[in-house]
Amino acid sequence: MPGAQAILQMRRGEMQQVTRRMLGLFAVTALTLAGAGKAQAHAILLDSTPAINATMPPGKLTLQLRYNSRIDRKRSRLTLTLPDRSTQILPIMDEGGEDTIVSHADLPAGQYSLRWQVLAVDGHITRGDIPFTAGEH
Ligand SMILES: [Cu+2]
Repeated sequence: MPGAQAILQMRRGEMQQVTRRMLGLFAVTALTLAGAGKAQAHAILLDSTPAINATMPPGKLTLQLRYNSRIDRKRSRLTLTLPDRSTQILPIMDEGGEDTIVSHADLPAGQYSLRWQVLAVDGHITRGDIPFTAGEH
């Protein structure tokens, strides 16, 4: 029955077209998702101790910065500006969650500023400053 064969061949052709379209749609969707994921992976500071412009008691202090993404600690840096304007690099400890960096400092009363620079999972570096005071309220 040549008629039935022709119909079968036409259907195969249609199915291949539909498959090709679906693969194309999958590719576009995958690219869109990858793009969105990259944008979200940018490290944005969500909260910190000390908070920006906070006053902390002088003495031993645990500094903690939490981001919206995983952080590469080895390629991130914390720099503290002391009341005399000199700077000191603070070691980033192996503590806290993957989205958090932690350091410890022993601070006399005065004005400080903590500069953070972090590398996020998408390979992008972001930075910011957290000015704060060690002293009595
Ligand atoms: Cu990024």
